[in-house]
Amino acid sequence: MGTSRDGLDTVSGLLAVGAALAAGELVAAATGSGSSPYVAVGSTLVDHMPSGVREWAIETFGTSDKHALFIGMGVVIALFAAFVGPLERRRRPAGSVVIAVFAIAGLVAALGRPAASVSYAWPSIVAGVVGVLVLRLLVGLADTPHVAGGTPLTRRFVLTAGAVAVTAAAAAALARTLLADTAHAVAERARLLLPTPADPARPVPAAADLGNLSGANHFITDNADFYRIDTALVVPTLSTDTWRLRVHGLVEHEFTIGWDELLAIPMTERLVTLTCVSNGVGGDLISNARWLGVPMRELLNRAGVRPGADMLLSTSADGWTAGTPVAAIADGRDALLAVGMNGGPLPLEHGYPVRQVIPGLYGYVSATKWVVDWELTTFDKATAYWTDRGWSAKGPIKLASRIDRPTKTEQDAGDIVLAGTAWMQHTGIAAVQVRIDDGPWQQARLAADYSDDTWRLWRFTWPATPGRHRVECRAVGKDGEVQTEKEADPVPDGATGLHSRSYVVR
Ligand SMILES: Nc1nc2c(c(=O)[nH]1)N[C@H]1C(S)=C(S)[C@@H](COP(=O)(O)O)O[C@H]1N2
Ligand SMILES: [Mo]
Repeated sequence: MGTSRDGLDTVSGLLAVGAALAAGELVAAATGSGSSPYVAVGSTLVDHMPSGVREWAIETFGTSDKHALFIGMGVVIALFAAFVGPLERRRRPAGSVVIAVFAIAGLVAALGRPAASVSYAWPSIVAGVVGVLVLRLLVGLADTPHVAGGTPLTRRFVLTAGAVAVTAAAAAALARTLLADTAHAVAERARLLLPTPADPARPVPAAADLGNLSGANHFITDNADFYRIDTALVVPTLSTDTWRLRVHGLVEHEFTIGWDELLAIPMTERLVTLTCVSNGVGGDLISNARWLGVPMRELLNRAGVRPGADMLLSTSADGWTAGTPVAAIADGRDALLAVGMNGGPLPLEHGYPVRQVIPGLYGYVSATKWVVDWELTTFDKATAYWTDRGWSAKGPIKLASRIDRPTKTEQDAGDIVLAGTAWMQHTGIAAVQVRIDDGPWQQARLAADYSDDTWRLWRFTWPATPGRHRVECRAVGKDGEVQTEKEADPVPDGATGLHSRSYVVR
């Protein structure tokens, strides 16, 4: 009796840990392969491996040294897993605690990865919860006394254990395919060489930034800091081998273009500031990057847009859509079908391998990532993803400004350097003004004007006196528009109102 019970408990432990690992991998397919507890612990071991051990591993296993590490980890985990079931039955909840400790180790390793974000915690948390639940369920089933007339104990156990095993195997297989696609796209992107621009961006003068003023926004946003907004639960992993853009609808000549043909077109490089319509007053859903791509208007010319077609309906590989006014693409602005961002290929989460960037329009009507389809149509006939959900069909950028520093509420009396940014892409910023405690509007000092398609940084030296103070800023566009203080929500076509910060000066 004791031995057969131990056997059941051993199986319970192995299944619980297997289900936990599978769940962790599946969640990691969404949060990034580096966030998997298994991969994160493995990578941490690799990073901290004494060089002697590393050399021994490379000598012994050659290029399969990583596989050897993962197999070794698997063996160690399986040995522990074999004990958690019997442990859980004898000293409840000691088995669950062992699983939780493993999950916490995964969590610590994942959060310690160089690319980690808060979402890196999820795979380990889900793995831990699944592991403990499955362990308790199976050990509990093995413990339930035989109920007369009920399902015989062993049959119920076998059915449940079988269901757990099948589900875990399916989850692991799904995670594997998803993660394999990511690995392929990551490797392909790393090898990719983009052409040098035929029409390069103007160099950025140092004066477009605010020097090393601490806490001030930078003129160009690093890829890692660039805001990200999309509906993709799992980042699409396209390949340049299979990427195609189909151009059809109200055109003279339908065509489909592939990667090599796209790269053969002379490339334009521009700095363009991208903003999300959901950005609230003072929000950070705005970033600026150097984009490399093909002018969208060239592809429209090639297709021959028929009279009457006023909308370009673009669709991403995952079925998201944007409706862009054809006029905004044809009017000469630098609307790009972009393949590069800040000197390299697009990052996967920013649309690899091809996305749109159009100055002067919010992202939801212009910036389709992972774009694969263009249909020329009309605003009368077609709607897009967010317009079907209550947002406006047209989304021109609104004049806005933001105070970025100082962020600390408590300040010492004396000169305080305020700094921030202002934007109205494709119109440009003529002035930024600052107001203290409802006093008069005063001119801020502007950083160098790079272009009308990019944001403009500003600073203002405020001789602060003790007390509570409220600081506001507003921008003036090159068209003479003065930023309104009237407050509007982001829905349906972008927020308005003035950004303010309050300080306690001592
Ligand atoms: N495929 C796809 N493209 C998309 C979106 C999306 O949900 N799916 N979101 C859009 C929105 S609302 C914005 S603001 C920008 C953000 O681009 P980024 O994530 O590169 O900053 O992408 C746009 N392109
Ligand atoms: Mo957006």
